[in-house]
Amino acid sequence: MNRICELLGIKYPIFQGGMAWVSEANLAAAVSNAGGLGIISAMNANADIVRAEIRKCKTKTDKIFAVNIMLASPFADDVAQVVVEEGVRVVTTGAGMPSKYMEAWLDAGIKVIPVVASVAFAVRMEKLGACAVVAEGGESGGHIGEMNTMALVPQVCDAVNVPVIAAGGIADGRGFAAALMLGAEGIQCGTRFLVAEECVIHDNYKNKIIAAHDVDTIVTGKKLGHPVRALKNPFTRQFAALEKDATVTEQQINEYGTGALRKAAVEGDINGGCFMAGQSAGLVNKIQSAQEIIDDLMNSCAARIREVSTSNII
Ligand code: TUI
Repeated sequence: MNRICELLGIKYPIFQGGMAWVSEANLAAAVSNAGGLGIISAMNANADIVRAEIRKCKTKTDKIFAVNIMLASPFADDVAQVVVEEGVRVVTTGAGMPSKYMEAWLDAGIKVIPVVASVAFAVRMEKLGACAVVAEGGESGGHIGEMNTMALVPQVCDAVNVPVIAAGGIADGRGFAAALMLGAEGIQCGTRFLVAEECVIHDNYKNKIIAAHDVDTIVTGKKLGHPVRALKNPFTRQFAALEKDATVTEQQINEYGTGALRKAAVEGDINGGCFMAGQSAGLVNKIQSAQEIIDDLMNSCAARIREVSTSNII
């Protein structure tokens, strides 16, 4: 039990990251049923789709779950309203500033937990009423900031009074224990939950995560102002080549990338898909249920802490 567990009424301080085309009702409900916080991704979906997903999740769990709102979505305004109407209890945000929605969410009694990639952003979010923040380092998959987890998390912990959840590069009990040492009170994992049995993505995606080694991810999109980490494959290699080519416009690069995550998650398109994943993919080597993943994270974290505290290092 700690501040995160008390705040949300969850058993374990483990969040499943909101991942577009990945984190739908099935996975979120399984994680919440296993004692963590399941999160539905609103991604670029419209209000009707997100509403249906929330209602589906409620049929699969009576536990608390969250909705992640990707602020760069063209439907962010509509989805921000849907979470209020549907009585969602926790909202996490990504890829931008949720400032303009904060008042309405807080008035509705929603707990708001923004994902932040810098200290300044964390401080601003606390002032606006965030009840916690996820400090996400650049080891993460998907859209990332400049900082890495090891340096970001303690600096965010020093700067805010609300509890901090660490994200980025954490996929096992050692990473969990390290996050606690850095001052975090919980963790958010994305990549590890990609291979959960309850995760509905194409088997090709899961197999690529399981096969991945430490150096198998690449960051593309820096030129466009939104760096994204994904597994190296023909798609990301071509994307990187287009970014280097001075004759290719940003619009052309954007067009090349459109729909690539869907191709990966839904079609399992090995060559044309964008398989977003974090650097921890090299740590993820088997398919397990959400319950097994959460139990393993908790047990191996406790074992690691015991090992270190009874060793003669300190
Ligand atoms: O949002 C994420 N991860 C994501 S979103 C996504 S979909 C997407 N794809 C391409 C471009 C944009 C979105 C795939 N993965 N994680 C949380 C996160 N938020 N990471 C970094 C940030 C972030 C970055 C800049 C938050 C705020 C920010 O700017 C604040 C400002 O100053 O405006």
